[in-house]
Amino acid sequence: MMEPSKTLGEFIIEKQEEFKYSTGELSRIINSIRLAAKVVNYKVNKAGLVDIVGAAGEVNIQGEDQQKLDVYANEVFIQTLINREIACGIASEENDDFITVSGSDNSHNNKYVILMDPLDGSSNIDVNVPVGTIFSVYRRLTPIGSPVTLEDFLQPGINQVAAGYVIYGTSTMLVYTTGHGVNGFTLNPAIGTFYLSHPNMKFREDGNIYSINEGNYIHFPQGVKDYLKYCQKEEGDRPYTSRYIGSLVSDIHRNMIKGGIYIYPTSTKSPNGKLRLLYECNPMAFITEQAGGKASDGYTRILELEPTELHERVPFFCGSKNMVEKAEEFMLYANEE
Ligand code: AHM
Ligand code: MG
Repeated sequence: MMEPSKTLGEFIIEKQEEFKYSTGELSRIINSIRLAAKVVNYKVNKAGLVDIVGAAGEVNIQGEDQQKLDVYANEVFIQTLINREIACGIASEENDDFITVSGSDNSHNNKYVILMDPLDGSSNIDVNVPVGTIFSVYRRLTPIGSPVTLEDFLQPGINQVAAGYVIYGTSTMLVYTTGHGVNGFTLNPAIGTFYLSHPNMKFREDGNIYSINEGNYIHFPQGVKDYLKYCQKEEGDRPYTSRYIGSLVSDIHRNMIKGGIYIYPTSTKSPNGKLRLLYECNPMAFITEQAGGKASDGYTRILELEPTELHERVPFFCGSKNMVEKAEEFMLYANEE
């Protein structure tokens, strides 16, 4: 008979015991995210049944229509974290500014800030394609006891203490790292429990999938165009397979399991790329590196970029190490020509 798998709750407790002097704050954050993910999952799964799909009529700071479920997921995650008084600040892709969290006694004694994209890829909800939540946790830089400031959020990704995503797909999974490898947990919806299903997830060094919105080809930098031609060339293990869902979490999740590269480059249409450094690229880069992969902006390691504003966008090359390195070679070469 198969061993019953460990639950996420058991896993969190076990990991906390490995950190002798841990106060349990980080464990409580992961626990709250687990809870909020289940609530959002319930709603996302019902999206096709109830009249909740469609734009809420508000536009977020990037000028995009917010779907109703974005608003809902944003509220659920933020309220869960605020109610449990476990973070000192939260920044969300859906909010213009960061939120300062204080305790019920008006104190500011927690040490972690959380950055998140509560429902990424939400334009896919109407067509029943997987969407995801992405989160990232940092230790605050300002002294404990004082309210958080922008500086606490504008940290390079290398400072992350935890990052993860939830994928609301054919099954719902929570995948996260605290800097000691990546583990994936699948939700058993019948009993509402996440079970360890993907221990120690790893990117293959070489993959054969490339994921990019090729419809924008004409607007891509020369290095990306050249790399795409390389992917499509009949030689060795090429041509590679092209797979693009248009939902970052799903595209990265698939590539982590099967081996591949995800690219959202700059283009003449979006000169800084589309994805946000703090809410999307940093957490995905941390997970990817912890899984043995690589993430860069085409030239520089994502985790070493110094953020200058909350909603900053950067180009993103992420996935199997050798594939990302090859793409970087093309970027460099095209610039030298
Ligand atoms: P969002 O944060 O507004 O949902 O946008 C991010 C999404 C990613 O999930 C996805 O990889 C990308 O946008 C797709 O963009 P495009 O439609 O330009 O290919
Ligand atoms: Mg997003």
